[in-house]
Amino acid sequence: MFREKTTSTSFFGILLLAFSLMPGLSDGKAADRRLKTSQLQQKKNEVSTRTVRQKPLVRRQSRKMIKIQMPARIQTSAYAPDRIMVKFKPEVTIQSRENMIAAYQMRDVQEIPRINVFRMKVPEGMSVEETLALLQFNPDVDYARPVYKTRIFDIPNDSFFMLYQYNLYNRGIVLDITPEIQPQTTAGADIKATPAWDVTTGNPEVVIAVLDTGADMTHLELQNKVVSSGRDFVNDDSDATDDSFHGTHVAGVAAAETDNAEGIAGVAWNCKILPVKVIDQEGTGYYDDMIEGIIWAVDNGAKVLNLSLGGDVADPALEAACKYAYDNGAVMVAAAGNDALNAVAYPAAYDDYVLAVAATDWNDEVASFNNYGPEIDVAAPGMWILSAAPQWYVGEEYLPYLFVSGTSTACPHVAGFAALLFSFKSWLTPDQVMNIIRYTADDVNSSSYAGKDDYIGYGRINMERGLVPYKLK
Ligand SMILES: [Ca+2]
Ligand SMILES: [Ca+2]
Ligand SMILES: [Ca+2]
Repeated sequence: MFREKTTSTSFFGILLLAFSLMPGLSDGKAADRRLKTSQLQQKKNEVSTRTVRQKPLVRRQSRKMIKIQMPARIQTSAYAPDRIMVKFKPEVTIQSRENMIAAYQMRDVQEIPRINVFRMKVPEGMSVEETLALLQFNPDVDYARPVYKTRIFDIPNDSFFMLYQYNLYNRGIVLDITPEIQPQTTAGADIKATPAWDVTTGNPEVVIAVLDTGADMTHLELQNKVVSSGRDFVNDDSDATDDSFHGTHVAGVAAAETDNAEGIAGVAWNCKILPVKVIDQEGTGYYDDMIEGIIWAVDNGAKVLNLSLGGDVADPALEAACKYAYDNGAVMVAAAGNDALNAVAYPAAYDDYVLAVAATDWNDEVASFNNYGPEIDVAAPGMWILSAAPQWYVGEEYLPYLFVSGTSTACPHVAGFAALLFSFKSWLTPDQVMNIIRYTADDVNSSSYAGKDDYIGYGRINMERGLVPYKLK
């Protein structure tokens, strides 16, 4: 819900940094839930922007049906360094089998019951590869294999995950957003969420404050995720219920209820959300509420602060609040802004204390609406991101989800990543978390802007590289 700039207030207005399209469900069949947008235009008009009209944000593709496929099992090439599995041919006697094992000086030989397979340690001083190379010429051996690693393969079972969440795991599919919007995605243009989830799906003690329009705390994606009813600085009370959709959507990207067979997956499955309302129903807010919200969130235990919002003006009190968060161990993540200007919004522009996030798409291409400048740290997917929305907002005939584009939707991917890093290593400092996020990013525009640049900073975040200690190839 990006807005035109406010021009006549004595305070500096804060802008929300997303705009939305309206999806809905085609019919009541749970097995074939398709988001479509027959009432698209009406809602689009409510939230449409100059940026959208001037710059078409999606490439049109011919319409194709999406079929939900189970992911192919990823072949892992990593295997145990010291042992193998061997199957002998059925005619081989026990005596000749044991003679052979002794001749090769195999160690710790054990039979795996029922299938006539033996596992054994390779001879002292020999590698698995060398041993297998010898065995392949032995006529008594049916097969000899390395002992491959297995790992949990965290593909969440949320119904929209494989269908729409290219941002988390992009197999290269056609995104069926509307009949007119059917982008073909590029496999791998994602934040590498699935291998990162093998390392951690988040610690419930790590709290992400979402400074926004509030959150729909009754939404099934959020009802078990909010630590409290938060704080509403707009209305000065203790109920940060969303009276728009924006904060709900952002919170869902960062930490929706995941692997619950419903809706979407979040980046940080098990981390919690603290809603802080600093933006009103119309999408406007003021620096004083934002500043108070930052400090309140830190004082109430948030380790990560997501600000999918910002203003045009530097402000020393805002900078002081950001420094307060940083000095107290919290990572701030903020959206760059959607004006396509050479001017990163505040607080994103505070280099020392805040990660500034730009948006990319399903092909790892840079979104045309991004603000840019040297303060940009990283990018994350921010085009047609599917996340939660209040049921009342979308209407009863639709599912409570929306596709939204903007740096607002890119930002909470990075907040979720920061929360996973704190979950994995609670002792990290904000500086360390920020640097891990920066230095593990993929430089996806290296053909035109090698290295750090003003458009995507260090690159599109790569959670696998940030969280998986090392990988055997
Ligand atoms: Ca879910
Ligand atoms: Ca920066
Ligand atoms: Ca670059």
